[in-house]
Amino acid sequence: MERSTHEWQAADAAHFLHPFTDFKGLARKGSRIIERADNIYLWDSDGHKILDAMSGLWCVNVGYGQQALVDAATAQLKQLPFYNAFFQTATPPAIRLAEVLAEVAPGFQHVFFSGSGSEGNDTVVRMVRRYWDVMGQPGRSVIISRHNAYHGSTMAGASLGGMAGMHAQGGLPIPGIEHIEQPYWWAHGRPQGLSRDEFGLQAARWLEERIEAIGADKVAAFIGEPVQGAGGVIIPPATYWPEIERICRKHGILLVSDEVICGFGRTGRWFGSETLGFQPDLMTFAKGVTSGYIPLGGVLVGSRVAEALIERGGEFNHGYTYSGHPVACAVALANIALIREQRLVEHVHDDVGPYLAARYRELAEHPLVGDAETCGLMGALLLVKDKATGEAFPDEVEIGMVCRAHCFRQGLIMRAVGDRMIIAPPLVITRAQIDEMLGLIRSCLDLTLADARAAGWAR
Ligand code: PXG
Repeated sequence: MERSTHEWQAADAAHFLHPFTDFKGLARKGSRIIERADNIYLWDSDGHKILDAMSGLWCVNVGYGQQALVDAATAQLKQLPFYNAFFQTATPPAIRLAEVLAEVAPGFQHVFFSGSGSEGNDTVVRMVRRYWDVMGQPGRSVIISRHNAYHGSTMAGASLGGMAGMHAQGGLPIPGIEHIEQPYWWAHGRPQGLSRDEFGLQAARWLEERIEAIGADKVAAFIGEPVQGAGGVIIPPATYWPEIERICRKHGILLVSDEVICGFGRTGRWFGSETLGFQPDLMTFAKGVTSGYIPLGGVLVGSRVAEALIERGGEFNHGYTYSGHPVACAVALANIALIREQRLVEHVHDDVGPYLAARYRELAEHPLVGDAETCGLMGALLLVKDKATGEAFPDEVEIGMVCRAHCFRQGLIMRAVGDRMIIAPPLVITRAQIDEMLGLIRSCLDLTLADARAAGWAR
């Protein structure tokens, strides 16, 4: 052991400002130091083994310890660690990856690379506005997104996102971004007299109402995550996305799918838009493209936009030093090859996805669980105070945080988003490991319920 946990924590608190963190609060408490990983498990600096039901940060799709990715990075680092794609040059890994992405992404022939999902969404903003300039309709500049969306943390990414806490810091959103309500049944009080499918249609029509209020001739694009991830694994009714697509087509508006979480097998198809039933014009990706082994992101560009930019656009004044980074692209190629060889998309679609769904239905019986839903290998549990009425816990109880603390102590990483406990385990997970994960989740729910009863929050 290089240093003790305490020594790591002291150095961390002295120098490292963590993302989305109350710096002072964390310094007082001390970080958890993660030292190594294999398959779906992590080990911390005290030697505790932890089941990582979040795939790192929704990204380690092929699981930890895949030697093929390590070998690909090593070989490319030796061969050519960096070269850019700016001045009429390209590298073999970037070209090959562009080719392979066109094979796995249905209807897409072109890609623009970035270093992350946030940068990918910055590219989306630049690209859709440029598209409408080229089309002679520069007035079409407004991009519509949704409340409780997450599209990253750069100025454009955080503006597209619908997180109020993020907008409150730094003068966001930037001009020309609007938000409609999310298609979340529980947030709308489980509207009585509407089936979920009817609610899905109603939620999609909020887009049409906004387009009409703004004027379609001012709207460039609509962007959404097929399933909202960071917002709490909000799975829209099956009617939602086809209706969104119909509305976008009717008004000539570009449709952008943010596939940063849903891409690369997470929902049981290569891309979430395939599972949710729509054909986007652009798709943002990151995370799963390299399984998080190295940073890479980008935007897949469909023919409508690509043809306009290629044939009529002239120079597109946008790009990043690491657009098409050869080492990142080499790792992505190895990652995609592994997903194909191990048939991981089919594994999620035909085997572990349906198995997780069935096991989640059993969890719905638990007294704390008001709703349990999954899509592929994304899952959410809504914790409620009263199962019969669906009454929520008061905000100040922070029931999700209570449950998450139990998960940490039991050796399970699960995220809490408000009262929703969410998972997105690596795609390589087996049925036996799902049973292990579900056993841990169940005991954490029991411990949370015991706390809630002891404190008088629940019966
Ligand atoms: N779009 C989506 C849909 C995302 O989930 C981004 C864009 C931004 O990607 P980068 O690579 O710039 O981080 C994301 C990122 C969480 C959490 O707590 C989720 C993300 C990032 C950090 C935390 O759930 N998603």
